[in-house]
Amino acid sequence: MQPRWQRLAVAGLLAAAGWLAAGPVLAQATPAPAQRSWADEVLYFVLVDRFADGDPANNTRVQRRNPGGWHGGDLKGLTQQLDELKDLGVTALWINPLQLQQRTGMPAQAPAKMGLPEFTHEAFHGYWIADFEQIDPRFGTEADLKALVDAAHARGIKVLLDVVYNHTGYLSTYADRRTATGEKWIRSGEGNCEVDAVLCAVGGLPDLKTEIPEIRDHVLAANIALARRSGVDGFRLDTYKHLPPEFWAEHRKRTRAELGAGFHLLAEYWGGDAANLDPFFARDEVDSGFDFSFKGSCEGWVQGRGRSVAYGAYLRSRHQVRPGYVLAHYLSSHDEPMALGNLGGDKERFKLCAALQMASLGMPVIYYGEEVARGGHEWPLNRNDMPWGARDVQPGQGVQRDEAMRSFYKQLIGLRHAHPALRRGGFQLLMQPQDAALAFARRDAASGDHVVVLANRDAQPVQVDVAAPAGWPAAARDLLGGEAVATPDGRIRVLLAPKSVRLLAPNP
Ligand SMILES: [Ca+2]
Repeated sequence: MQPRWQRLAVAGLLAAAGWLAAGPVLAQATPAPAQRSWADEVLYFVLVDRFADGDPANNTRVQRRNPGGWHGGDLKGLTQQLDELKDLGVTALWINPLQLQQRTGMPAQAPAKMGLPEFTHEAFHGYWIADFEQIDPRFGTEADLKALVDAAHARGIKVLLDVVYNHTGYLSTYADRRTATGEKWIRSGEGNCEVDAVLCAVGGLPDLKTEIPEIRDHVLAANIALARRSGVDGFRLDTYKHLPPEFWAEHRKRTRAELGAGFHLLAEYWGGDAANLDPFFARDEVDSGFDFSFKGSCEGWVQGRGRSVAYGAYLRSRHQVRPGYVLAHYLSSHDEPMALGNLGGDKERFKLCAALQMASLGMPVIYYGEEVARGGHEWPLNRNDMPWGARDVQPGQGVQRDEAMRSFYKQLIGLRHAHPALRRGGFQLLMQPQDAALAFARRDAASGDHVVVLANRDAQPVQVDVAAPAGWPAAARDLLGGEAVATPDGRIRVLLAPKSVRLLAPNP
């Protein structure tokens, strides 16, 4: 048996060859999900209702023209599109909570500048749970979930299920429920989340008194049982900061005992970054956490805010994450405006951020449709339908998709899989403080894999002239464009086109 690093390096080379040859070898080189570290995953987040409708029979009260309505997507539809995601290079899926949702919607109004009429905001997103012990039939059945997980695993794709412990939907029978000793399940009053994040009602949602063992056990048992029956590989933990450390300690203990030592836990701690997630990693409550800093930092840098060296220092600071724990970094989410919209629709600048995401430490998260330049900027349109173009898939049939963007993503993801330096390598800033272009090196000590990343945010070409990192050879090639780049006399000199990125690797 080869040492692990050698196997990884060989897999990387095979994957690279597979990528250059158009793909099939990459699939063979991908290790089985259970053997793969979460640090090596590319995670794809799907709002199930907005992705693909595989079962029109469960489309209860579907209103596709309502931006806040149910649109009919379901687990069967997602299962039917797994090859699309595998082809993109996705290795893990994150799906929204699936439990039974509150029956009726809430009146809602988009920001005035969007000019949308008042609409009914339904629970299509899955975060308004009415019963933790049932799956919502609009998403499908437990058998559908099991089929999705099995089909994903057959393709080497892991599945993370989103779970909510902190609150119920606005409307549920929990509002009337009392414990054996007569105590109400739901906290009265709304509290102030700025003063006490645990004893408050997030977004006015009914706050479960999870400090009471009977109530805590109800939600824990429901989610753990669903995970055990379906075979999902981990949980994405909603509203992490609104539950106390004692809850998460118990949660870790029980998920490990009942779902296995490798069951992955990803915390949604609002505002999380390498520094403020560390206490949770230090206590080993979770394996990973969302890095909320990546999106805004990249959006700011590509739009000319701050010096490039400061952005480079920020990227380096992300490497302070505690060894063995993972930052999950994203460009867009269902809770924030989408990156392409924040960049005014500038796809070249967006591609810079996509490339830097795939060239950075952590677990990149792709918000569904981002890879085909899905439109929709702010809520509620940041949760609109997956674009399927001419393909016969609802609800996003006929919605335009950018196949060139998808090819770019596919290439970047292929390079990330092929290069351990991009996934787990160290970070060395190569630039000088006055340099306009970003220049850094990633090197994986175990495999020796080495990549230099150069990026120009400006609308003019920029000449890069930086000292090559130690061990860098005289000849390199651009992994994105394929051309040779001479790097003699210990310098890397490259003319970067406007708003462009290069990923250089030593020429073999
Ligand atoms: Ca359906």
